Amino acid sequence: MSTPTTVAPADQIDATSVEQLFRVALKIAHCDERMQKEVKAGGIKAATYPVRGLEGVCAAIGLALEPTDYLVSTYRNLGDAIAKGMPLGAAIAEISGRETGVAKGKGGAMHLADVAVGLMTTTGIVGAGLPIANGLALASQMSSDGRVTVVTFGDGATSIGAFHEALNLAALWKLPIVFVCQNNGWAEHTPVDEYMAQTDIIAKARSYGIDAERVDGFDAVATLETLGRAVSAARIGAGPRFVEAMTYRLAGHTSTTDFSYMDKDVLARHRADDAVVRLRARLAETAFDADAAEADVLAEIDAAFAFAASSPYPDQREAHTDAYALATSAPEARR
Ligand SMILES: Cc1ncc(C[n+]2csc(CCOP(=O)(O)OP(=O)(O)O)c2C)c(N)n1
Ligand SMILES: [Mg+2]
Repeated sequence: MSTPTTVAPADQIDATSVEQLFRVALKIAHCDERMQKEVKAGGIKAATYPVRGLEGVCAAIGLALEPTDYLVSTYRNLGDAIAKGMPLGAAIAEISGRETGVAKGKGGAMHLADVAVGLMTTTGIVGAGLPIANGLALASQMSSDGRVTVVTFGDGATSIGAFHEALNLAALWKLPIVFVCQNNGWAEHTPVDEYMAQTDIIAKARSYGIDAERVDGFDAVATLETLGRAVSAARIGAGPRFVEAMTYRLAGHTSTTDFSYMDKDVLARHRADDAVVRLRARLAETAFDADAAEADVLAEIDAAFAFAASSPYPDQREAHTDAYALATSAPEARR
């Protein structure tokens, strides 16, 4: 662990929130490292996408939202799922395809969803989450349920048609939604400046009349402040907000792909200055026992992976159960 380069002023955020950010970010980082190890070793057979580098942003989203608010995420979803409160054992079991998973093992890594905690869906189609999230936000607007929807997506998604369609409608209809771009500098194996003509991502949001802010995603406290403002605005009916969190992908695109094309010095610099490192440094100035918190987190992760590994796979006869909606009436009767 090295000295952080920047530590944001904690004017708005109380000490308990900083501790909570640390616990969640640390849990995400350790869980992700463990997942990458298990997948590489073949113990867990799933396509997983490392979230190392995003943990401060995920933790901030979890804290900025109420438990009843909605979150829509992508295939790079483990951090978002943990931050939104998905039970860890059931999350790892789902990724491992076990019947004790949040979707009885039938959704898997790419479709982690748990309506009970408001993680409404995650998708492998780049950009596809945004229109779905608009639908959730529209339902909240129509029913005045007071919920805010957050949708996360990568830098690459901002070049997708669905991104622009979603921003346009959200702005037009003043939907209670916060768009959170998790800019990790890469889309698969291509850096942002080699595939994007307009790299000023918040300019894309502003072109639709949406208030947009850019924040250092490795600074979880600043990210929480920024997201807190955005969520409050969306909740009081001020329309959509957009946050671009600047991070860096600290691993390969997937858990198993080669990433030797990434500059090792740049990676090392970011790893030494990530969200967990900075939160730990901030907490070192307080009475908080970070080592005890880390021991708790590691024990919880061990238990979650053990629970998943000891759970059975779903019975073959269950393949179609819960997979299709039952027709409730004949087509004639619906007219
Ligand atoms: C519509 C669509 N096009 C292409 C792909 C293939 N693909 C999977 S991940 C990815 C990169 C997306 O980059 P970004 O949005 O920055 O997300 P990140 O993986 O960096 O989190 C691509 C192109 C896809 N899944 N969906
Ligand atoms: Mg990216």
